[in-house]
Amino acid sequence: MAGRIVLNIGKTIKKVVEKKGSSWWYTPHMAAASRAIANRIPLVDIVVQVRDARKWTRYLEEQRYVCCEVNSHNKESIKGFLNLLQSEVKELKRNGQSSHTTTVMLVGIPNSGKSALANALHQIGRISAEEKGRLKHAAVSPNPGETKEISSFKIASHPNIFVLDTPGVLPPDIIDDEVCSKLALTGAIADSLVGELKLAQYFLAILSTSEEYKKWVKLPRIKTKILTGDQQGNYSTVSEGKMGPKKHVPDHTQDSIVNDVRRTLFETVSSFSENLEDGENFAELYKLHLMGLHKAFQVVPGIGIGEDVDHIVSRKLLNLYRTGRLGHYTLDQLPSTFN
Ligand SMILES: Nc1nc2c(ncn2[C@@H]2O[C@H](COP(=O)(O)OP(=O)(O)OP(=O)(O)O)[C@@H](O)[C@H]2O)c(=O)[nH]1
Ligand SMILES: [Mg+2]
Repeated sequence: MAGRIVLNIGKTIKKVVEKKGSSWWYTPHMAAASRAIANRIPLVDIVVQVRDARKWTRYLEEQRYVCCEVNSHNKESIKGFLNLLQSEVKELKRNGQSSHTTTVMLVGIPNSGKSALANALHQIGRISAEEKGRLKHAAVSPNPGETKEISSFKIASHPNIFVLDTPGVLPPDIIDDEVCSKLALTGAIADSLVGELKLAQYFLAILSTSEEYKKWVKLPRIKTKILTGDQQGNYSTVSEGKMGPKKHVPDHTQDSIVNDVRRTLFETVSSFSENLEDGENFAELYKLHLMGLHKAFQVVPGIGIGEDVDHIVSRKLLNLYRTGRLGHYTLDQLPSTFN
C-alpha cells in the first residue's frame, strides 16, 4: 500500500516544482551552500556525514566507514563521539596529515541534526573556562533549511579542534518518487510541499505493516488530563488547581499522550483483518486511524483556528514519529545479504 502513497507524494512534489520552479526543491541558499561546502572541503581535515542512524550504522561499518551512533541530547553519547573524533585527530597527526588546528565539517541533508550536534560538541567539548563563558549557539529547529551559513564552533583545545556546522543540502535534481517521499516523511523537505495529511497517511501505511506497533500490546489505559496543544504537538496541562507562581513540575502528560497514541494505533491495526495491499482496505484503515487518533490526542474541533482536526492530528502524529516516540523505522531497504 505504501507504494501507491509513495507514487502520489512523488508526483505531488514534482508537480509543485514544475509549477513553481526548481528553486522550491533546490533553493538558492542550498545552491550557494553546496558551492561553499565544496570549496571548503579541501581545507578541512575530517568530514562527518550526519544521518539518521538506526540500523544503517552496522551496514556502514561493514563497508569500512568509521561510524558512531550519537544522540545529541545525551551527554555521555556526545562524550563518546568526542573521544572518537579525538582519536581520529591523533591518527591524522601521527601521519602528519593535520596541522596544529584540526577542522571537522558536519555535512548532511536538511534536518538531520547537524546543528544540534555542533551545539552539543561545543558545550561538552574540552575548551577553556573563559571560552565556556561565551559559548555560541547554532539555531536548531524541526523545520528544514534552518542553517543558512557555514559556522565554526570550537570543541577541543590542545590540540585545537573546530567543528563546522553547514546548511543541509540536497541533490540539485529531483530524485525518484520513493526517495522524495522518504525525504518528505523525515522532514528533510518542507511539509508544505506535500501536506501533512499525505505524510501522516504514508507514515500510517508504514506503521501498519511494520513490527513496531506489536510491541505496544500491553500498554495500560491511562487517565489523561485536559490538555491544550500547540501546533508542533507539544502539550501543557490546563491548570486544575490555583494559578500560582510558575514552578518547574515534570510534565508526565506528554508520556500519557504518547502512551494513548501507541495503544490506539495498536488496537486499530490489530483489530483490522483485511488485506492492506488493497487500496480500498487501507483507505478504510486510515479512516479508523484518524478517528482513534482524534481521541488519543484529545483534539476537538475548534482547537486550531481555521484548521481541520485531521490536519492537527496529522501534524501531531508526524511530530511523535520524527522525535522517535513511535518507534524506530528504517525507511531504506537494507541489502538482502544484511540482516
Ligand atoms: N531525538 C533527537 N532529536 C534530534 C537529535 N539531533 C537533532 N534532533 C532534532 O532534529 C531536528 C533537526 O535538528 P537540526 O540540528 O536543526 O538539524 P540540521 O541538520 O541542522 O538542519 P538544517 O540546518 O535545516 O540542515 C530538531 O528538531 C532537533 O531537536 C538527536 O540526536 N536526537
Ligand atoms: Mg542546521
